[in-house]
This record gives sequence, structure tokens and C-alpha cells, in this order.
Amino acid sequence: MRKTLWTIGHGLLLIGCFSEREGTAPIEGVCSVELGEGLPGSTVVVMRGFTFEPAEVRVSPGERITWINCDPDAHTSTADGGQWTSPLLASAGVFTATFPSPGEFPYHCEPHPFMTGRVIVE
Ligand SMILES: [Cu+2]
Repeated sequence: MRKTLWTIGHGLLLIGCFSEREGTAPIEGVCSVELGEGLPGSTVVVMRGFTFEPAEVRVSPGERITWINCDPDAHTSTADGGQWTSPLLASAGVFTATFPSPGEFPYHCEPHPFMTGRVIVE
């Protein structure tokens, strides 16, 4: 899977997920969200199909990660160790967290504990 981000007009971000198996790259899913305060410059993780995409992200200390819910179901981004938690994000909900210190931070979705991801700050 390859994820492509477009910034469109006044603060709209479209996220499309494409299959690389076919040259025509059919669009499998697209969602649009308002660009919030924290989003520009963030690393983006998409909640889609009851997974975090990408499941593992690496950022430098002080950088931001923004989760965007592209599913019709509500999700959270909740650190296993309690370092952060988002509110329950409805479809197209957005949550940004800043990661000041190095470390490895596994996280999950509260309503769907099988949804897991990992943030590596180095
Ligand atoms: Cu979930």
C-alpha cells in the first residue's frame, strides 16, 4: 500500500490509499479532514480498516504525530503506558500529539484493543 497526501484549497487534506498491484492505481478509499492547528508538519497516521497505517512510525524528539480516522467507526490513539490518549475520534476526527523525549511507545485503540501501533522517538 502506498499512501498519498494532497493538500487542497483552504485547509482540506485528502488521504487516498492506493493499491500498487495494478498500474492504474485504483482508489480504495479517500477521506477528507479539516487541517487543524497541529497537522501541518506532523507525521500522519491513518486509522483505516481497523488498523493504524503505518503501524510503526519514527519521529525525532519534539516532532508531532497526527492521527486521522478514515473509518466510519470511532477510534482512539491510546499509549499502552499512559503517555497520551486521544478522545474517541469519530469518522474524520483528528488528534495530534507531540513527542518530546526518545523512547518506544506502543499504543492501541481503546474500543478495539486488537488495533495496535508503535511510535519510536529517536
Ligand atoms: Cu478502534
